[in-house]
Amino acid sequence: MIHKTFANLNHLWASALLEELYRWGVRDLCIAPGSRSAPLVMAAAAHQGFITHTHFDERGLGFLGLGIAKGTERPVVIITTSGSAVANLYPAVVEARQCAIPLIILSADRPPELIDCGANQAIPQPGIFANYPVTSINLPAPSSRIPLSFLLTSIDDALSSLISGPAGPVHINCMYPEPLYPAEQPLNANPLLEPLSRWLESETPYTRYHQAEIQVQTHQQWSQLRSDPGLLIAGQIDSPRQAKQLQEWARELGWPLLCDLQSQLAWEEGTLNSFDLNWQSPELQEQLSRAQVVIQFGARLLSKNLARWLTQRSWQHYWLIDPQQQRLDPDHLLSERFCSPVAQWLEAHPTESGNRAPSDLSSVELGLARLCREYFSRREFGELSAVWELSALLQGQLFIGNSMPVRLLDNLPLGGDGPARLMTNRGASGIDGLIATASGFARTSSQPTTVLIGDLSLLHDLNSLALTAESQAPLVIILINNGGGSIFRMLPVPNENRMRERFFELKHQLNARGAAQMFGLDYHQPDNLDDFSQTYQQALKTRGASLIELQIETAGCDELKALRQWINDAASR
Ligand SMILES: Cc1ncc(C[n+]2csc(CCOP(=O)(O)OP(=O)(O)O)c2C)c(N)n1
Repeated sequence: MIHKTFANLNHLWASALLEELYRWGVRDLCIAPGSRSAPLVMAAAAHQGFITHTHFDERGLGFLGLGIAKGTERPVVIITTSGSAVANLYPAVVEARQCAIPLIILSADRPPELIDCGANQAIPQPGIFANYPVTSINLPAPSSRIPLSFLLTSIDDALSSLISGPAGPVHINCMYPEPLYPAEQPLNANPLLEPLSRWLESETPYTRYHQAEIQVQTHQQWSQLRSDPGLLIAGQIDSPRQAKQLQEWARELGWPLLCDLQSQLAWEEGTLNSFDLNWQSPELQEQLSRAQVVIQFGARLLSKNLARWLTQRSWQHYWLIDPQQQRLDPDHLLSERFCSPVAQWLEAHPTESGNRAPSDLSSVELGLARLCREYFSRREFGELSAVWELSALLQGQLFIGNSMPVRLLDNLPLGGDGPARLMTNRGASGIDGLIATASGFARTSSQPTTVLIGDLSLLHDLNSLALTAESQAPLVIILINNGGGSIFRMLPVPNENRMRERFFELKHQLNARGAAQMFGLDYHQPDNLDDFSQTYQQALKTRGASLIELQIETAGCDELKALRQWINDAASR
């Protein structure tokens, strides 16, 4: 796909670099404007194989790329100019590292003679992301003395970490001296390309790296352990297909399966996801108390009750299966750790089907769902009731913001079809970049995408609303505006002299109507559940982006407390 005429050496190097990334499977390029990066941008525009995305703000651009990478499960390239533009990618690089997403940063830079001497828009860029990238390289300024094969093998070596080591961001700093734009006389690149004939005629990377086969060994105690009483926990699992395989396997094994909201199984019939709200249920406690062994698939559990209970017990075995090559054991419980995809692990650990009656926690979930239906039939308009209403209507993809939205959904018994795929940014659990990530995620599917987000989180990423304007499929942002960060009401923050409100919640009177208008989103502000339900269902059928703002006086955590109390009281009624 590499073309044959180049304005100058910078353009030849930029084209070869992008072509090599294409051969590594990159299809999406996220580009912010700037001059130093012109060779990369012009090479990107000339290449026929890429989907290009643009944004004026590098902070949002990084998260946009993150969302695309999560949705496509492919590496995504971010191209920026030099200077603070690069630093603006930091939060996305952090999140990409924490959740092992291959985000490839191409930061254009000035050549060495312009660094550290007061040149404009020049900052020290190599190593700017500290230890967050899994690999960082600083390419030399293009030179005809350096063979292009050096450039290609440098890229191959940098990207090889994505197949052999922990996945995560890769930083490639690209120095370009002037001229950055085409001059009258194009470069005669033939002598420089001649040694690359094998590469030019092929469609594969210059050096192909081969991954050693991942082989999960069957644990030597498995055949004995599987007949012990155990407990299964589904944590964060990104692949709906693998999650389904786990559900089937669990049913055969006969152990109870607790599903975190991020497991892709929370809406599945027969699973238990509302264990937090159900914690006091004697039936649940009875089943849990029998377990001597825990096997957890996917880390980063949301429920604090579950985490607390798990640390209080002493386990014969506690196994974690998670493909991320990271330490994922915040409570220091693990006796065995398997770095493997769920599906491969399941294959190596067959169940002995038919040896026991499957554990059925669905009655616990159904009982709670019945109580919740009764509770919410009052149709009082609030944060929790809106989330309950939404949970039954969801279609397509769901992106859930941090703070209370993810916790409210995690607590409720979930019914309806549920989302085809659910995504969060729980690597660093930031309230930053959520609109941008969701916009990227939305671009990877023709299905509608719903985004559930709090008001401070929206304000943090307000200008990423510009990214939603390009949405072809319906993109529905549901904004829970409770006038500040209500999660702090859940924490023991003192409120003398309105301390909590002033310094934690950051109480405000803002609403998003003007922002929606500025960025061209359909805007709705329903003030009752029926209206919300109708508006949401209509938005799901409307091409492009809508913003549904729920202006709510109460706080979700207080509503959750009230529901918990009501459920506990119901047990004694
Ligand atoms: C980038 C970043 N800054 C600060 C925090 C700390 N923090 C966690 S939740 C939260 C408040 C979020 O408020 P909002 O989005 O309105 O959601 P709500 O709490 O009302 O559900 C803050 C500031 C964070 N997680 N990430």
